[in-house]
Amino acid sequence: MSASGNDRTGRRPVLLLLSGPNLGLLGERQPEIYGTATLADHVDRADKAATRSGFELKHLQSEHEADLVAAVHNARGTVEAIVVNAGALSHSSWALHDALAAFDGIVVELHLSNPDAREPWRRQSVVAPVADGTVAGFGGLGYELAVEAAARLVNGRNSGPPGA
Ligand code: CA2
Repeated sequence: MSASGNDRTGRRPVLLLLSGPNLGLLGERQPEIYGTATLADHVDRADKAATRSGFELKHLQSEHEADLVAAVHNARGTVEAIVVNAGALSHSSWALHDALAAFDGIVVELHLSNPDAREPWRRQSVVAPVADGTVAGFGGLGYELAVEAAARLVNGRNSGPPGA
C-alpha cells in the first residue's frame, strides 16, 4: 500500500514507533545528552510527521523486552514500517533482533544521541543489522527524520525499485 492515498477500506498505512526502557524518563535527567523534551513531545513530533506523510502513527513504550518483541510480532501483516528507539536494548537484545528480522516491512533504527560517539559498549547495535537504516545524533529532529525516511521507503517499495 502506498501512503499517497488510503486503501479501498479507507485505512491509512500504519507506522509503529517503539520506545524501549527508560525513555519515559526523558526530560527529567541527563538533558546534556538527551535534551529537555519528554517522550510525549517526541511522539507528538513523530505523529505530526507521520500525518504529513499520510501515515497513521501508533506508539508503544515499554520497560520490558518481551512487550517490544510481542509488538513486533503483532505488527506483522498490519504495520508497514517500524521506527524503533530500543534504548539500551539496542545494544543487547538478540530477541528484538530476531523479531525485527521476521518483520517484512521497513525498519528504521532511531537514537536521540550518537551512540558511536559515546561509551564503547554503545557502539554495537543488534538492531542495526536488521534495520533498513539508522537515524542517530539529531535529538528530537531524529523523530521527524526517521518517520519521513520510513514513509519514503514504504512508498518507494510500493512504487518501484529502490535507489531513487
Ligand atoms: O540516544 C538514544 O536514543 C539511546 O537509545 C538512549 C538510551 C541509551 O541507552 C542508548 O544507548 C541510546 C537511553 C534511554 C533513556 O535513558 C535515560 C535515562 C535517564 C534519564 C533520561 C533518559
